Amino acid sequence: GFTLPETYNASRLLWDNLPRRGDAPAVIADSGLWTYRRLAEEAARIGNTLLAGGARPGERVLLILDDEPAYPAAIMGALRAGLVPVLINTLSPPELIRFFAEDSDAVAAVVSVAYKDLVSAADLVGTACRMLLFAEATPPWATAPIDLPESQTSRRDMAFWMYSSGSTGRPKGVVHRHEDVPYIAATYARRVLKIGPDDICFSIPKIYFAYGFGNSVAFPLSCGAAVLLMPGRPQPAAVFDLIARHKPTLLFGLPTLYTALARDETAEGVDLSSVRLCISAAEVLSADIAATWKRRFGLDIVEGLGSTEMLHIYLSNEPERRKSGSAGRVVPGYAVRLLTREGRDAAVGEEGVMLVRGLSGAELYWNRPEKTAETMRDGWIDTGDRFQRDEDGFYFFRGRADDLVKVSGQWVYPLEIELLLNEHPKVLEACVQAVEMADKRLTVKAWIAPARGIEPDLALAAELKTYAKTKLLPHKYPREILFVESLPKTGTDKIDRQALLRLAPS
Ligand code: 3SK
Repeated sequence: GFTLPETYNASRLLWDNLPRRGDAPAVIADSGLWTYRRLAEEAARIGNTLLAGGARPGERVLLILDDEPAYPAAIMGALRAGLVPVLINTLSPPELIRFFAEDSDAVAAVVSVAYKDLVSAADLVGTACRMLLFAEATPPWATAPIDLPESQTSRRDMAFWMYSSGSTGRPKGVVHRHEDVPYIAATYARRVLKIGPDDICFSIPKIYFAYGFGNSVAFPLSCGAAVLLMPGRPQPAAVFDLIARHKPTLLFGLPTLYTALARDETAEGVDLSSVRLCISAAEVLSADIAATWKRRFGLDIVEGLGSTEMLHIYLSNEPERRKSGSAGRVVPGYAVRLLTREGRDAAVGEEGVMLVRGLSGAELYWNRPEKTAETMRDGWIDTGDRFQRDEDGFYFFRGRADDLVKVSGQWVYPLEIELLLNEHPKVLEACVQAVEMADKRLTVKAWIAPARGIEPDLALAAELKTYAKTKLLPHKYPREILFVESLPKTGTDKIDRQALLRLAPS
């Protein structure tokens, strides 16, 4: 069972390591290694500096940080001080940074040196955010005290936020509580991944993404493990080099990243033997990429699915029990329902919209009562995703609830075509979406990045259309194909579907 005292602060995940593991490695980076003791000292310094600068418990602090040792320190220091860190996507344009400052009423920001210009372009003058702490070589907290008493928060107090941006509308502040952090570690990290003190976690997805926050902060700290941090964009050669030098045991990625790594020319002869488990989430992993990865590196990829609202993964395959193309089974500690259009629970094999519940689920979007009521009902979170469950309890993603489109009078799920095209040997990556034509009818369009050395010509387009018609049904094929060099990615490395819709046909 999962139990916590009523008075609980999530910074204990770090401080609880000190009596036995003070000298053990906590953070590994090219800039150096921090032990648990050093991490706690830096965290205390940041918390003390924020308090000394006038921040009061419950107030928000923007974290605009790259994946560097100061990041877990800033999260833990702010939590321990009773402040509420807000983890910001560092690829946000200046206007969005200003929006985050205004929406959260943040009183301070801790910022990587690399984002100084971004913050000055955001022009925070006139917002409540008057304290800017830059994580420089000698940071402004360098001489602050290394003791910071734990704020007497309740386990259910607001602890930290992340912003969730749907495809439309402004981003919503997802509010998480202190108890949510140990919960994701007690469930997915311990029960599925079985992380222990000898593990070194390496997450290519960044800490500002809920997936990265669990992988790089909550999981290693709560299991006494170490985290390997890599700032900057994950170029394949740099990722392989870091793995070879620091020997992580767990590699967390997304399908787009596994695709880029598996097909990169520098992958020839790289040594991933330190890695005991590869994990993928956020999007469906094609069987083709999983097979290429296995062929190249001899490693299986364990697929799961989570959300910012649930904080981490609630459906997962297990290292010993996997089904290709499936998001896996329900992680112990979570419950899932599939609701049919008629509002009843779907039977095995029947499709339904997925609702999920579990203690780490957020209960509100900040200042957005309507969105909250739409998504969070009676303890359940409506994912808006359609799934099917098989007789063994494995869940298969079937698209968004509103994804079904009628093309030439027949129903089509673009995702089904996308998954198929991804399997084609001449395709590096595919994205399929419904688009509106001038006469308002819908058509299905595919954006294709061809595999290396493949000519993007009319013959290839015709071959791919025939392939879809014959493998699926005659009416399920992309009416238009647009070849691109590579598919654009969002700040969380998912395919940027909106950006593709804005591309003019070539
Ligand atoms: O998208 C996902 O699958 C995911 C997984 C873990 C945490 C957060 C997210 C969004």
